[in-house]
Amino acid sequence: MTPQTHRPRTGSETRSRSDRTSTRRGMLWAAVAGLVSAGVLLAVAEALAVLIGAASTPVIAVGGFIVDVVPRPLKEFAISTFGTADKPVLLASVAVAAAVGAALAGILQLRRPPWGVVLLGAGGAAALAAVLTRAGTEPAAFVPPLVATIAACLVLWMLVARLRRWVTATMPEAGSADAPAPDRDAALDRRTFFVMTAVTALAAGAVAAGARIADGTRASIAAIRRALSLPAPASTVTIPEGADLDIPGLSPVITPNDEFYRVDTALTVPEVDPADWTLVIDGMVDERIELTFDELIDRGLDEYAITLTCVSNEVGGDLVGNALWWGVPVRDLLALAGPQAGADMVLSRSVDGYTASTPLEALTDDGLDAILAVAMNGEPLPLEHGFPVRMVVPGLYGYVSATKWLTQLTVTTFDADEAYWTPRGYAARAPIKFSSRMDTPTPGSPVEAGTVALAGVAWAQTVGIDRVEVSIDDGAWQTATLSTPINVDTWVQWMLEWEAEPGSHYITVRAVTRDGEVQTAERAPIAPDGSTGLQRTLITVTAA
Ligand SMILES: Nc1nc2c(c(=O)[nH]1)N[C@H]1C(S)=C(S)[C@@H](COP(=O)(O)O)O[C@H]1N2
Ligand SMILES: [Mo]
Repeated sequence: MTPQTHRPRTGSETRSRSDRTSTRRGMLWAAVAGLVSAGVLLAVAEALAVLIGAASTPVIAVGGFIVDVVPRPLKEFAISTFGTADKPVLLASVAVAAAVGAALAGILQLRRPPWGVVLLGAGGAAALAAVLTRAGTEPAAFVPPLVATIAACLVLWMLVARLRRWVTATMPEAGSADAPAPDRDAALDRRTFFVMTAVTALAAGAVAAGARIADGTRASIAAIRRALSLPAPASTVTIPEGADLDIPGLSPVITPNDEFYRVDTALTVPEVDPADWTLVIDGMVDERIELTFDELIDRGLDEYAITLTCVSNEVGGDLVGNALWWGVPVRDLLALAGPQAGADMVLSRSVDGYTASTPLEALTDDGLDAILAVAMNGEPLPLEHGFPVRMVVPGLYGYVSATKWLTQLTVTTFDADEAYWTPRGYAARAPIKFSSRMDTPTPGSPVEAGTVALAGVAWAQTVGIDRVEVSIDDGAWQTATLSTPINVDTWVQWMLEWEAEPGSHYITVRAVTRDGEVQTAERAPIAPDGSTGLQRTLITVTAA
């Protein structure tokens, strides 16, 4: 035993306990100083970004960077766990990580100066790197995060210097070796620290709020979209009698815009003003072409019905939707540029840097309605569905064809270029695998015994559905009633009346195409080029 343990309780021990409280309080306020400094960083970056009209604020840029680098399994986990909330969850995680880092920087600056300032600076540098690696960054994009980081480091350094004076005034050991004598006026130092911290926090809040307001008063793209009136299409799609079976719980044959699935890598919806929009067609072409939005729609719009499908759609999933699109055939636009011999791919590019690889022949084929769409179900494309212009190609999964916020078509080869998802575990070429789904009833809602309408949708874009078959409890395949198809590029609805008896029943559904192909029971995962298998639904039937 050391002598110290037997030392009687003294005033010095009492003080050391209050020192510990004071150390803890010092650390707490250091963490607050760190958070306030990070707030300064965000506020200044946001304000400067608005001033120079840059798109990327640090949190969005870091989030976008993470979206691009996270490995596919993690992304699939995020999408399957959080669904469409995956983006808010990601942004919230970035914010929480940044807050923890900022608090640590504050504490570090108090205990081990200048490492807190170094940590904050490193965080700012990471945000700067993320901003600079975003596609479509303006040349001046480095200014906001750089200036903001310097400002934040200065603030942290100043705040913690004051805090240290207060803490060392009450507890010399906590400070650095050259701490002032403990007889300093602790109350005054405390007040200085609080006033500086509060003023800085308020100023950062005011700057951030001002930036928001300034940003909001700029003509919003949503308002521009609302004010946009498109010329009526020269031809419209005739929806045949019987195209919609109109059964409760069954997906309508035309998916309303606000129910249409959304899949993209964009953390904030790109804002593209049609007045500034241009389409460049370049690469292996005789002549580079540049088109404005007016020039595009002046070519004349036609209406097309095309069912879009995502490669990430599991069998039975809902990442598929059918809409009426107004657009211009891609083949006519490519013809203006004149694709050269040897080219076999068109790399379409979004304003946010996203790219898709589409076989050239899918875009030049006279029998295939590959279009640049400007309207969806009779109104300008919703912002999240690619306003003002997107591509839509029947029969190809969205990731290899349906580029939203389109701005460039580069005629090239599969050998020379690859698209966004290609190095991330997905095939460069990906025709849609035909499939079928039951919409009603669902496993979650038991049905009463008696006549029950089983109903769903089936799609085989470019080929068409011949029939849909249903098997109950693994019994014989029964042919369902089909809705009248709009065309071969759209899904059809199916319906089968079933005399349901109480108990649990398995319902399996499969489609047969007009080519006579039967939907396979063999399961394939969504990567690398789309799922296969049959949807088998367990339905509970209660006694009537
Ligand atoms: N710019 C851009 N376009 C994109 C994507 C994207 O991430 N960015 N995702 C594609 C994918 S994977 C699909 S399935 C479709 C989905 O279109 P939607 O969101 O309008 O349903 O858009 C395609 N176009
Ligand atoms: Mo997709």
